[in-house]
Amino acid sequence: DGSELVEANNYVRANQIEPSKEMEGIAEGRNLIVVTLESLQSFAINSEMNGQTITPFLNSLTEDEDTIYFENFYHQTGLGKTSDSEFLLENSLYPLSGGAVFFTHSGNTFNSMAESLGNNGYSTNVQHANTKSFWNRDIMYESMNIDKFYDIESFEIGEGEAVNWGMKDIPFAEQSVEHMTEMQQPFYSRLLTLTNHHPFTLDEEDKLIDEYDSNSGTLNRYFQTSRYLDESIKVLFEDLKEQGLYENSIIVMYGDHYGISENHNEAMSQYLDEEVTDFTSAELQKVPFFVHIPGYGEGYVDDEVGGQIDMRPTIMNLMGIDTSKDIQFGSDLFSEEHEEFVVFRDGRFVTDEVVYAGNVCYDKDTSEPTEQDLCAPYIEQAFTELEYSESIINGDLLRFYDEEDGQLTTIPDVELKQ
Ligand code: GP9
Ligand code: MN
Repeated sequence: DGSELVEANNYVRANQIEPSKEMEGIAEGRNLIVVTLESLQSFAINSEMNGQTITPFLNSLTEDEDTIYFENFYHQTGLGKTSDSEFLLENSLYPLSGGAVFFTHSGNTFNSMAESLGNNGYSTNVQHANTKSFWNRDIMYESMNIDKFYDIESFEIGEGEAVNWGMKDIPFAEQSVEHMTEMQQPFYSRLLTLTNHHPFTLDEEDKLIDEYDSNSGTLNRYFQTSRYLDESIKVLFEDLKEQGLYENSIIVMYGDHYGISENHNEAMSQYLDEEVTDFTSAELQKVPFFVHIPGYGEGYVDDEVGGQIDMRPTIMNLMGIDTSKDIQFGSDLFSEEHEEFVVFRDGRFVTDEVVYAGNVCYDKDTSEPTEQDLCAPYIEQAFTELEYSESIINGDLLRFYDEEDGQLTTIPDVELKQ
C-alpha cells in the first residue's frame, strides 16, 4: 500500500546529499546528447589486444581537457539489458529483479529526466535504428514523456549499411546528427548504438583491428565491434562540429551492460592473464562513463566509485535543474558527499574498499576474500535500497507524489504525517 511510499521517501530523504556547487548549471541551457555505448565494458578502454588499440577515440577522451572519465563506474542492469540502463538513466530507480520493467510497468507514472527537461523548455527524443516496439520502448517512452522516438522508420539504410542487428553505428551517428539539425533547441537527444551487440559480427570492410585468438569466437569478435563502435563516436563528434552543434552541447556517454558473459571466463582469463574469480567478474561489470563538456578545460579521470543510478542526479545538476524534491536512489557523482557504494541488480555490491560477490567479502586492494564483517553493514543496506525501489515500481507509487512541490499527495488508507 501507499505507506511504502512514505517509507521509501523517508529513506531517500535520509540519504540525500548536496549536489556539487562547482558543477551546478555548468551546462545549463545547452543541448544534452546522451549516447548509450552498446555492450561496452571498461576493460576495453585504454587497453590493447595483441598490441592493437581497441578504443583509440574514447582513449583520447580520457585525456581530453573537456572530458571527465569515470573509471570506477558500474552497470546495474538486470534482465532488461539496454532498457534497464535507460530506466536507470531516466529515473534513478533500480530496474526489477524479475523481468524488464519496460515490459512489466510501462503504464506507471514516472518522473523521468526527459519529462523534467521537457518542463524546462527542452524538446526530448530518443534515436535508435530498431523496431519501435523492441523492449516495448514505444509505450514506455510515452509513459516517460519523451516527445519523439526516431525509430528505424526515421533512418535510411543504404546498401552495405546494415550488419548484425541492423543499421551500422557509423551511418546511424551521421543520420542522428542530421536529425539534430532539425530539432527545436535546446534538445535532449538520446542515441542508442547497436553494432557492438552479441554476436558481434561485422562486414570485412569495418574490421579495423584483428580478431582475438581465444577459444571464444564471441570474445574474439568483441574487440573488433568495440573498435567499430569507437570509430562511430569519432564520427559523431566530427559531425556535431561540422553542423555547429558541438559547442552548445554536452555529450554524456555510458556503457549499458556487459558484452562478455561469464560463459566466456576461460577466454577472458587468457586475455586478462589472470584467473576470473567472483571478484574479477564483479569488477568486470565496470562500464565507461564519460561527461564531455566542450570548453570545460579541466578534464580528468575520476576514480569515484559510482553506478548508473547516479547518472540522472549527476546530469541534472550539470543542467542546473534542482532534483532535491525528486525520488532518486542515486546521487551526484561530482559531490564531495557522494557515497561510494554501488548495488548491482543481483545483490552484489562494491564500495571503495570491498567487493561483495558470491556471498564472499573481497578486499579490493588484494582481490582476496577478507572478513565478512567488512561487508556486513552494507548487505542490509543493499537489500533495503533494492526493496524500496522495487516497492515504488510495483505499487506505481509515484502516482501519489507531487513532483512540483515534492510532497506526497493523498494516499488511500494512509495517514500522512508531514
Ligand atoms: C535493441 C538494443 C539491444 O534495440 O537495445 O538490446 P539488448 O539486448 O542489449 O538489451
Ligand atoms: Mn544493450
